[in-house]
Amino acid sequence: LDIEAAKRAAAIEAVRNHFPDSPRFVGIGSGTTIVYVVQAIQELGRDLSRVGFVPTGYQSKQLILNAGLLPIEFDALPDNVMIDIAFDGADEVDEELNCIKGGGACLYQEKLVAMRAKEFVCVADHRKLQSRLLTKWPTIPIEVEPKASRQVMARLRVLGSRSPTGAGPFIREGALSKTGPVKTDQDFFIIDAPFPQPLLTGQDIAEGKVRNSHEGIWEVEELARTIKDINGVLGVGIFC
Ligand code: DER
Repeated sequence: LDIEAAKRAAAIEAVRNHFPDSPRFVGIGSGTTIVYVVQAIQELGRDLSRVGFVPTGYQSKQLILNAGLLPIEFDALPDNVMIDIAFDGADEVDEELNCIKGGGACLYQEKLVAMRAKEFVCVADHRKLQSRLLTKWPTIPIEVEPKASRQVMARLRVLGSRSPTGAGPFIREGALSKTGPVKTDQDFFIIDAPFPQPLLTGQDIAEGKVRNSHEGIWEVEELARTIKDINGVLGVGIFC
């Protein structure tokens, strides 16, 4: 299968197997795979006029609108009502279904929606599944307050974020049309932080593998919590 066909096959499988019979709210992630998820939802041929689709950023909202579906902003959800299901992509997934997300710089709203969903469906083609995180995807995307970005990078270096080339965490620069730092939908910066491979899983720790935070050898959940606690960090692209 070529990559686009693989993404579409994953999306069709995810929607056919998981789209609920009568959801009230459905979360829609960001990236390129999610485009096929929205297509597959349309192809269900159901009356979806009473379903609210919760976007995870501008691209996601445009996808929903262009598909003729009803968007509902996260802050318009009724209090204490969960999203029935959220579909989203990932940059890398390990065998415990921990994910690296944020390749598309949408991790903050994606996590808001994912954490409010009764069910989170990660839609990823064969390239994304690795035994451990940071196997093929090299960095952890982190959303930071621009004024705090340098202090966050300094702290990340202390936590072991330095690749063999000596290059440590860096502010993601504009690709193609934009020079200077990439700004997120929240007008924040994205820092991409390399850490030594691999990130250990909970199973690794249970089997006695040793983390060594000074050397940057972390267990995935502990690293996510530690980065999130850094002053100035808004979101971390590790979903556990
Ligand atoms: O930025 C994100 O978190 C996206 O969901 C990304 O991880 C997946 O993008 P892709 O479907 O284009 O690979």
